[in-house]
Amino acid sequence: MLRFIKSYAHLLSLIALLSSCDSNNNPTQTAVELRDYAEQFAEDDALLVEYLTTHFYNYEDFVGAGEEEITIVIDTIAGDNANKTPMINQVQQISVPVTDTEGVEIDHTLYYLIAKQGSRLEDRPSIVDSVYLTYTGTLLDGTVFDRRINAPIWFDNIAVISGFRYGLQFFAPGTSTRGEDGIDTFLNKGQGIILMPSGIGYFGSSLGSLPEYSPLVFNIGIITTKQNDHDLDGVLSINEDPDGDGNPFNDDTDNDGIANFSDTDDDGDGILTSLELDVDGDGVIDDSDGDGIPDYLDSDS
Ligand SMILES: [Ca+2]
Ligand SMILES: [Ca+2]
Ligand SMILES: [Ca+2]
Ligand SMILES: [Ca+2]
Repeated sequence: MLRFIKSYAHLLSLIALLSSCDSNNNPTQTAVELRDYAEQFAEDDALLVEYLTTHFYNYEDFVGAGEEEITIVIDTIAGDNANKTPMINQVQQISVPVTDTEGVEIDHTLYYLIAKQGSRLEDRPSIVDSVYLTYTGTLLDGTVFDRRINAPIWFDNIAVISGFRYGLQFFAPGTSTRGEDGIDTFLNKGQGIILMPSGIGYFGSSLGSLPEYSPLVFNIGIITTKQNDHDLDGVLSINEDPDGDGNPFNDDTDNDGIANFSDTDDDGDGILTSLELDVDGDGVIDDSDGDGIPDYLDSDS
């Protein structure tokens, strides 16, 4: 379900939209006008802060944890658990921009909590990489609306809700070994919790047991990751970011509406990027006119 998003909620390239379509499982489309992103964010964030203040997770079980996965359990701070540390004291947060229908950018706070970091820090996924993981998605009242626990699944980050895409980048994958029976054992998974307002979740879409405008809580376990080169031009998708802001979704050198990471001819000069990247084969990206702009991004070179 994570893959299915509303197009106008996210400035995704066409390819991302296409890959997110699935005729069997589309969000319920309604004719009702969508709510205002800024107002909805304020409402959702207040609910998330309240949730984080009144809930804890079983952090004590993670002290001195070994290689095995530990099930994350979230509960309310009350009764026997009145002295537990609330998650609000443990979460970290980042801002995720959402461009609304008027083209205005509205920052959304995403919270994440690393319960147990994975062993391969260098392989943390970027927002355009793929991730093999297990997860459980719940509403703030604990209702599970989506779950993938026993059979892990691959997600391409370009095609999931942006709260998930931005949250996953902080979690490192672990290790796997294949037994003689052909069954893989996954150890040292990155485990934690991602919490997001609806604006970087499903916003006005309702899906199954997920009502519209729901803040979401995901409990995740990262098994492995893969760097993507979506357009197969020899430049990793995360490096197709000439403005250097860490976001390859907003780079479209030739302004043809296709972001560079999905565009096989980034500068629109009729020569495929793969054919002008390194013509002399010296391993250095070519810049024949020496203007600091590599040939594949330079339409006049
Ligand atoms: Ca590429
Ligand atoms: Ca960028
Ligand atoms: Ca383009
Ligand atoms: Ca070109």
